[in-house]
Amino acid sequence: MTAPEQAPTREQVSSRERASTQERTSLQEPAFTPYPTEFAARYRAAGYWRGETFGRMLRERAAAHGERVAIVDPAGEGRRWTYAELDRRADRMAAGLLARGIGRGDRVVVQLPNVAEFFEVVFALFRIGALPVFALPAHRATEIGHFCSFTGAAGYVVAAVDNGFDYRELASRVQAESPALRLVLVAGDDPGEHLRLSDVPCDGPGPAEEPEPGSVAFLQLSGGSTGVPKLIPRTHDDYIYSLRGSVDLCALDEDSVYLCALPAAHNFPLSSPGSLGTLYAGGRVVLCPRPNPETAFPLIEREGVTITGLVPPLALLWLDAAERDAGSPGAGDLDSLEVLLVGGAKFSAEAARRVRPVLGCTLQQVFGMAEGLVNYTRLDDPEELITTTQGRPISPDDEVRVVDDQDRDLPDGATGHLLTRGPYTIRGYWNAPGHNANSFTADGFYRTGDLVRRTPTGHLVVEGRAKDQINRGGEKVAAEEIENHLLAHPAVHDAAVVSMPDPYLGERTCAYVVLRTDHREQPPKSIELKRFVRQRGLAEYKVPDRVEFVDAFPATGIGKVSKKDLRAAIAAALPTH
Ligand code: AMP
Ligand code: DBH
Repeated sequence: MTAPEQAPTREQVSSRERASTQERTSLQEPAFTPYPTEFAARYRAAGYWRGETFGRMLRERAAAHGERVAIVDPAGEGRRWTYAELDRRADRMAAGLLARGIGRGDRVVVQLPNVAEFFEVVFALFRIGALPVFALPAHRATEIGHFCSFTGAAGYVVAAVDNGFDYRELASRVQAESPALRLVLVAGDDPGEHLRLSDVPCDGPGPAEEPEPGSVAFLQLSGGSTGVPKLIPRTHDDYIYSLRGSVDLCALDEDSVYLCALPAAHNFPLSSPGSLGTLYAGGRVVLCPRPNPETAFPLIEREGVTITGLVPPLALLWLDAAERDAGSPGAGDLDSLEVLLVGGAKFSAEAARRVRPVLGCTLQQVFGMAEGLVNYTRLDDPEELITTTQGRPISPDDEVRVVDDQDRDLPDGATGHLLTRGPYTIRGYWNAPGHNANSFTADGFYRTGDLVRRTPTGHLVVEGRAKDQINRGGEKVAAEEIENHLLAHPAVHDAAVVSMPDPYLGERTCAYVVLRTDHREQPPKSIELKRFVRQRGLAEYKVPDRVEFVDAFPATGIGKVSKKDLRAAIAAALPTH
């Protein structure tokens, strides 16, 4: 296991604050690997990086479309914020956060469900030049504690209660162990011992200066394959380019209505083209509190939703529900829906072929990663490419290599490792020099860990994965992270977590466990080990779906655990469907 790397101390951060503006661009993020100068110059010259920032983007949209609705939040009393309103709220929230000591360069962990406040807070942080750290609602004390300590976060924004879970308690627990965490803000009426988010906005002075377009705007999370999740620094320039490209390829304009059905902070619903792409285009974002058909279908009808994005298991659920409900009154009319994006995990060709006949819209497969590269099938691609490939890159300057184990380029049609470099793909994880040496080539290509093949049309087909990760219907589980938790159990001698096939999620997790000899007489039950992992404060989707006890692991030629053999063993033990 690789030891977590150190966050910059508050002293380092404040000494950076004192640096001149010139120096600040380069010194702002000691943890950030900048694009090499010649690449940055090339991306600017090509018109990809236009010196835009998120703060100004919202200001300009508010000037152009002030009275148009930007955000629809059907929860509670049902809120509809125009661009002018969102712009004003972001300013007042920025002033309030500044007054409470959140400044440029500070990190703020944002863990909110799909509510309008998400955008108010995030745009306020963008304007200040403070960095949102995009946590997911499913994360628990272990993950949030890590994000707070690793980034030295000064703030943490949560909902009071969502989906039956009390985030105020989680915040208290995390705060007790995060000395740098000065401010916990709660969206909702009852903040408990913390501060109510709605009490923060004020009419005070805004930030003294705007962040640089080339500076880091936020930290996104990696699904990862290491002991703890890695953080991904994205700049205004690079991310806004990926939005502009996505808006183009998904044909978004001011009349587009995007349903945000997945957790808003995830990179896919945030940017492919997602809610930020929709706001870039001047369209309307409808926040869906739950992604199930019962919640989503009536919203699609009522709000005239034109486009949305789903992970494969949800797309299957929608297909089944639409087929079942066809013609029945009150089921929700999906006529307005023009495009369904599906990504995050491989969508089977069989399911893909059902989208047009069942939902009456165009499928757009998207194969993306928070680290950068995003591929889309094009809306006018032949049906065969739409249903059997995961698309091709956004940018002509996305460099894609498909290589063998020795990094030698392979011809089209051969399956190999996907390496990529380009105008919106990071050159390094945040503050992680050790990991970066493994995850990037010497000349800056990101090793995606995905196994792909390229068609003669330049489309990519995802064939598998070399990274030690389980893709549970779009939710990524790093095997090593779960193995470390299992190893903390007193009865566990060794653990190896692998994927097992699942008809609904694509993959689920199976933990193979070797018990300590003194625990073999009275072995713990599977359920005890699952409970043990859960109680260590992990997101529920990371709790192993199945636990198998073995005396020893199969080994590879050089004596490493053969996960390939373990995957084959569990697949063979499962009933065939
Ligand atoms: P993350 O690094 O957490 O942002 O997850 C990105 C990873 O999700 C990719 O590297 C792929 O492994 C996987 N992924 C995303 N979209 C697709 C897709 N359409 N098909 C197959 N795998 C996908
Ligand atoms: O899985 C992902 O991370 C993902 C999927 C589709 C992504 O980051 C994206 C599109 O931008």
